[in-house]
Amino acid sequence: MDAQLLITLTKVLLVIILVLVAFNLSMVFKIKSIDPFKNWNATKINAALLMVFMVLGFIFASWSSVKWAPTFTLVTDPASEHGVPLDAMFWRTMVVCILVTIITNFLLFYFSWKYQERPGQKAHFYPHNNKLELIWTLVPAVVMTLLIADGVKNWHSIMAPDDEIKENALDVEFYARQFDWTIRYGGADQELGQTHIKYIDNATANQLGFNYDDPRTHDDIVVTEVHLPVNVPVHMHIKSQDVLHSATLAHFRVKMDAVPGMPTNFWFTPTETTAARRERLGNPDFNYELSCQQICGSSHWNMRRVVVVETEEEFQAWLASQKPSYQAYKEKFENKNTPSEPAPVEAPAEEAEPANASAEDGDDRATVSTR
Ligand SMILES: [Cu+2]
Repeated sequence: MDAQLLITLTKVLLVIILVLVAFNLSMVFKIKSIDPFKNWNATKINAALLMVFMVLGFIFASWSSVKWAPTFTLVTDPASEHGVPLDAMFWRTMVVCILVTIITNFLLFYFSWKYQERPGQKAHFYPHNNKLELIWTLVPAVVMTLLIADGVKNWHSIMAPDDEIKENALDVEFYARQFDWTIRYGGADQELGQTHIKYIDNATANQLGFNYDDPRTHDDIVVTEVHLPVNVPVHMHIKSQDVLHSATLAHFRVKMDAVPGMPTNFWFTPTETTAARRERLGNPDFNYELSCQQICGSSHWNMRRVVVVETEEEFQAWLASQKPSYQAYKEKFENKNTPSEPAPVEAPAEEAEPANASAEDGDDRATVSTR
């Protein structure tokens, strides 16, 4: 017989035996009217158990933090400019939270033990104390205000960067749909051309809904791997075609929801190339990652893309080696159809609009002009 099966059967048998022994004992106690717990002091035991629970709880919390913390991406050092002050804020908040947790939990369990019921001891009725109320209202209020002020300051510096950063930023579109990310660059003119949901046409593989009448779309580059130059500000244009997603680049401390019908933005500056980080970590397989952090359906787990941070020269060389998606479209569809009009793109757009006007109201707000 399989050894594993034998061990499992033995365990099951042991449990059955224990249950039967307990059952028999309880029957004997019942018949003979014996109370085995007659001399036990429940209050004392409960009080002692509360202290044991507290000590074990603190030990387990410390052990699990030390063991698992290094595996969290958020504990690795940030690879973006704003990540440094953001992490400092995170740890300031963390120190306050940990201190409060330790002090309040210690008092909770310690007082339960210290002030347990004892013979001859009467509970003191103490319903109100203005001074105490004032202290435990004001202290948390001041601490929370300071933490929030810290957060608001950081939020503004990240979400509303200086004009200089905005002007020099590289525009990159992060387009989410169930279940992948498509990345778009402005190409030679460095401008993202107009897109609209009404231009989406799977027959011509126009899945992002390019308006090919807008010449700015003609050099746009569509890829599935994110490439970013180091020390250059990036302006993320985040969109979703279907449901709520969340564009997350954890190493860069970037996280922003992709909302259907409402393009969102994020500015950040990568500060370490993939190669430099690999070398520093001694891990040749390390990769930065773009992921979706909003449960968005059955294949949500699969919404990942590799992010390559490289030098400006490497980035420009990579960009130059990419073929604009319009070229492929033109070669495949525009020349083969008899008239040279861009029929496949225009036709569905004009037809669909009046017919679906009411049904697509929500979608129409996705007027996804990025500029
Ligand atoms: Cu998603």
